[in-house]
Amino acid sequence: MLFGRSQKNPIKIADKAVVEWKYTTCGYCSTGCSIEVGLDESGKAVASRGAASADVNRGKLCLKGIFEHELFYSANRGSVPLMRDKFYDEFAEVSWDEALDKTANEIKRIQDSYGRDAFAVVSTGQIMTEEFYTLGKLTRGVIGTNNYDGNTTLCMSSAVSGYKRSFGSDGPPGCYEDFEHTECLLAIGSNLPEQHPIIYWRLQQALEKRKFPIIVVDPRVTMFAQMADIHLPVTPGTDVVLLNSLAHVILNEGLEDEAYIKANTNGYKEYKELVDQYDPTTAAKICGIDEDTIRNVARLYAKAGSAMTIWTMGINQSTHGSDGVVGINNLNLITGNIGKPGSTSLSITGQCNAMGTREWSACSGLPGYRALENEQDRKEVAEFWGIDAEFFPKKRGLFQTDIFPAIETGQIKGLWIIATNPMTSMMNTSRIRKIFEKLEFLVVQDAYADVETNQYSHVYFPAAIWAEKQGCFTNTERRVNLISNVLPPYKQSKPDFWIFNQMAKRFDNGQKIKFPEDTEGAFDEMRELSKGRMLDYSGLSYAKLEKQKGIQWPCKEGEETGAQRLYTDGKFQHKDGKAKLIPLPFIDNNEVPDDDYPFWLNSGRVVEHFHTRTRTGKVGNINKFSPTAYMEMNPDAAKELGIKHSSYVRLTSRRGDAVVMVQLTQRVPPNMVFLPFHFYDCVNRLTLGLLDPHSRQPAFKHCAVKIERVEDQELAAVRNKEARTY
Ligand SMILES: Nc1nc2c(c(=O)[nH]1)N[C@H]1C(S)=C(S)[C@@H](COP(=O)(O)OP(=O)(O)OC[C@H]3O[C@@H](n4cnc5c(=O)[nH]c(N)nc54)[C@H](O)[C@@H]3O)O[C@H]1N2
Ligand SMILES: Nc1nc2c(c(=O)[nH]1)N[C@H]1C(S)=C(S)[C@@H](COP(=O)(O)OP(=O)(O)OC[C@H]3O[C@@H](n4cnc5c(=O)[nH]c(N)nc54)[C@H](O)[C@@H]3O)O[C@H]1N2
Ligand code: SF4
Ligand SMILES: [Mo]
Repeated sequence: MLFGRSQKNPIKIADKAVVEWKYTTCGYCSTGCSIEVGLDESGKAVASRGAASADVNRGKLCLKGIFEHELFYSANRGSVPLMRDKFYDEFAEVSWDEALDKTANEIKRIQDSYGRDAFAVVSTGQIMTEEFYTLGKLTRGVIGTNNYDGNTTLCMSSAVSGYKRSFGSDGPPGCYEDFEHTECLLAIGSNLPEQHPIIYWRLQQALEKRKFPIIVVDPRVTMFAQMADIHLPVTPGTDVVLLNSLAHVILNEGLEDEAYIKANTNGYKEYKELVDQYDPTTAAKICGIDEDTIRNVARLYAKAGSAMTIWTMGINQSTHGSDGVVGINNLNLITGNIGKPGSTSLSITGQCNAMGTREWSACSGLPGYRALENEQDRKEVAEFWGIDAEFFPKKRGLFQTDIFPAIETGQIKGLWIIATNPMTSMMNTSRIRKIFEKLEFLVVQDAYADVETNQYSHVYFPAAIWAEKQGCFTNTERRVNLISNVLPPYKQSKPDFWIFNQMAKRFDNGQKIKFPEDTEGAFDEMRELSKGRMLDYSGLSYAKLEKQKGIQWPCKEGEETGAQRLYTDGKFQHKDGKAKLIPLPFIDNNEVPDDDYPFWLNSGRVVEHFHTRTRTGKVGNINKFSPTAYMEMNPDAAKELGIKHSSYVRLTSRRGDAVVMVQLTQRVPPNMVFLPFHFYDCVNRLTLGLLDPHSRQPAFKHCAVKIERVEDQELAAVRNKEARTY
């Protein structure tokens, strides 16, 4: 007789008839999962699976990766270049030559009439490293504008700034393998299970082998907070106070690593003086965490032996973003927790190639972590490219968040937007709308023609996407991985690399500088330019990257593979080789709730969507989880206002209003609402986005709103639907 399973129908997995699997890397988040895309006999992409032997994901993918092959066939891809005289005219389809000529002529016209910097370029963290390097060459070496930046200012610039201030250079020093060694994990303002599901899976794997304490700092009870041993629901925007107070306890109870501080850091005295002001009793009143918990966490962290901190947007997107990062670095320096297994200060990056732009795009300086302010760096790059070093500016120009106000005041007249959608992702979008209307010329280069920013363009360049191209991404742990062109570009769309090369040909300097025909040629230049530096690519090659399924930099010429950690010898990138302990006075400059606007407005992400939904909004199996704009609201607060679950409400801030559906949940405290920012004409109509003084990153997560019940629910439903693009 047959028992159990064998009697039942076996589970059937639909036969996708894959005849070939092609290697590539995921194009959504910075985890950097290796993917294989399955093609059927007709060459159609029909499946995605995690590459089993890849160290990052070990065969796993999150739901975005599993459906990524569907992107090749998603709706509203840009198929042909478009052009029009006024942004409110109809677009006409044109040839690539017409679109490129028009753009080159407009750039020259604007630069001739108003000066070189009157034309600005805003890019992304989502194209390939070779494309970033080529765009940097084009912008810095050919077009010659200093107003060149990327959406990483909305995302990573606080981490970059904080790393530079503490360690003398950008570059996250740790890796995922640190979870295997750490004795204590502090996670600040990061919702890892939803935003980096496979990094979280790596953490879970480590915890299955060996228990160590997890401390999560987040004003919401996120999935991560729910699994933590200790959850610190910090008052929004006050993490610096908490960090100062943790240091206060450590230094005043003699729990610091004195030998490490003496050997490897500067600035102890001034730092200690400042930290002395943040005793837990005083700090508790500001950061909302009681004094005993502060003491317990400080002792746990300092006595762990090896402890590590990870953080994401809860730290970076704040008026104290850069200080928050420095505060984390301070904590790890005084406890000697840098550069050792399980001991690190690891910024979890955001976009698939946010690291690649930091390394090679020359947005904030020159390629390979070089600075415009450094004469030697300017000379090296100018010689390598074969141009006069005097062509480079001597200090960096405006950040993205200052470029838009400079359009408002008329200093900037033309703009090229590449793979970012500020019409949805910038704060206070009604102001952004007004700013776009002022531009004499806007060119938008995006894989999707329906991207909202395209409403204001004069020229549209249809770009190829993800695995229609070849090149590299760098992930959170400095791992460079290969994307191979699984399929050719959609219709007439072109790789960003090709577009930059074609544009270069239309300028005088572009004739002088060499622009390699393929991305591997650009990669060779990067290897050459990085030789002997901290950011060393010279030991990498495409073949090696595919074979090892990603390699971490530095990887020096002749080395078989890369290094897992930076600063293992305690030598830092400041001139004297030491790290800096930096005092961080706290200034309370946020917009905070008051009688008129009594709720904190917090915003961020959910697992199923990516950013402005140009991609995930079009994948049915993903979009179905949250097809409409909504917010998390505490049931007690809702009861007081007579608001019901699943009803529509009107949110108003000092900037604007939005209508959203309510999801009642205890994840948020009674004085806060949380909105996923993925929806057009929604949360960023409300946000203020005060800027961090060092990084110019906006405080997307902190402003004040009021909430009103909407009487006419049917009308609200219509309005909510109208605000959706898909
Ligand atoms: N599914 C998915 N994954 C993604 C993305 C996506 O769009 N979708 N985007 C990628 C990108 S570009 C990025 S940058 C990352 C972002 O990844 P995360 O930063 O992890 O995600 P967020 O939801 O933006 O914010 C994280 C948390 O910060 C908390 N927070 C708000 N204010 C404060 C505060 O004052 N202090 C502290 N300590 N915490 C606070 C919020 O409550 C929220 O839970 O995700 C990447 N991964
Ligand atoms: N309120 C609020 N606002 C936020 C945030 C928040 O937490 N709250 N987070 C901020 C953060 S961290 C980030 S990173 C930004 C993200 O904001 P955006 O950068 O504006 O978001 P995306 O939707 O990822 O835009 C990327 C665009 O590139 C296109 N694209 C994809 N691949 C390619 C390609 O290969 N080539 C080209 N040319 N185009 C391509 C996509 O179609 C998409 O339109 O939003 C920021 N805004
Ligand atoms: S965790 Fe990130 S990199 Fe990995 S499959 Fe998901 S979205 Fe892609
Ligand atoms: Mo981001």
